[in-house]
Amino acid sequence: MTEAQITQAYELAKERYAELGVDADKAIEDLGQISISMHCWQGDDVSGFENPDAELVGGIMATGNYPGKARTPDELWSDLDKAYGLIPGTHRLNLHATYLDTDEKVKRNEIEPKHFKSWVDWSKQNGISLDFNPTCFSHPLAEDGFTLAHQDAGVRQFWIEHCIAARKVGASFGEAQGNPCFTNVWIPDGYKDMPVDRYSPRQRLKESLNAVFKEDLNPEHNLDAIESKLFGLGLESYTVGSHEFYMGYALKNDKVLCLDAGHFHPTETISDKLSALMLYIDTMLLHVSRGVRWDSDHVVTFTDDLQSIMQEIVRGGFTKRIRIGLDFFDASINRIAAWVIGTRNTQKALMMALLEPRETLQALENSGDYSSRLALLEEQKMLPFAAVWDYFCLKHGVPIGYEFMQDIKDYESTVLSFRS
Ligand code: RNT
Ligand code: ZN
Repeated sequence: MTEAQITQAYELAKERYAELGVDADKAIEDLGQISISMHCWQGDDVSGFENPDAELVGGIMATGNYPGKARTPDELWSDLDKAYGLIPGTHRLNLHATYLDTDEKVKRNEIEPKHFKSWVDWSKQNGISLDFNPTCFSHPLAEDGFTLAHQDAGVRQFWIEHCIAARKVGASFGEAQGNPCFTNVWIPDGYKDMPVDRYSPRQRLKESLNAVFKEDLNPEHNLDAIESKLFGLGLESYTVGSHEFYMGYALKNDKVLCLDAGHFHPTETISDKLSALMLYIDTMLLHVSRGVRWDSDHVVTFTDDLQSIMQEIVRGGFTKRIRIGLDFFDASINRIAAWVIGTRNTQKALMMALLEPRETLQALENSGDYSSRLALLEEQKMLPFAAVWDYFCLKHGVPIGYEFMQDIKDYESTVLSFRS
């Protein structure tokens, strides 16, 4: 497709949308304002640089051995650069504590902003703001499946200190970039088999979190998020930090609640939760992901589920109060392709939601004309939204459609294939 053809197709699409009262130019402008927090860990199967050979432990797993994973900060930066170059718009990077860049051996509970200096430099150079996560897994003190809820006060203290240190790193990012870093606590804690005491570990987790969040940090620099889960691998029967646990904690303590789309029962979706939670919670973080059977972290595809999440964000007017993060890790395909496919899909779903004839649909609903509501909802699936998406990509100077795979293949043969 030539530029002229893409533009022509867009002009026709725009007219089609205008007939329904939808302003396609506005949708393009609005989508350009939404930054997705892309996760660093798709680039290296959640290995990090603290001890890249360490096993991934904590109820999560990256499967596959596609060649070319990033082994150093330089390689990860190069890969990220490639990925961001194929994704329209300006986005964020979500970093984990184990991605520190230093020659020293640093204990997790002693991480400091200086260990992430090169990331801040990278962030400034590229105009990409950072979010952050303490890493409460893949560590000898997390091997028995417990961290902040551990029975041993000493182990709990270690993880409390790590989370406190991580908040300070997050705040240093926020200060440097001039917008808040979301620092998200996720812990694996749980049991493989049925516990007798479900209460005490949750009491301990609550107390540990109180200790972690004791010091107030400037919310313009750091916002604390907490992420629930249903179960982990080898931790199937009980997760201390369940949805109810963190929902209660976030409501009571004014924290950002993080919902990971893969952390609920297979037929349970997070889209319906947003409009309920946003009545009581100021800000949310999402880990957009795709659950498949036991795995909660498949690459995000253009599913009904994804579309519903983005519709709810747009319909509710939540684009400023919900930070959209991604969380998937597939080691069986080109990792840059995984990033680009998942992030572009998330944006496509947002674009589709932004092009919805919202007012007309709302009016039909309010008048009780549910037949017309259903008819229009279904017909709009066939509207030329792809033409608007292509034009958006053109405007942002990134490849149109499947063309991005050619760039990725070139990068694979010139760069990735030399990593062994
Ligand atoms: C694990 C959680 C968590 C992690 C990342 C690496 O199930 O989803 O968000 O995926 O912290
Ligand atoms: Zn997650």
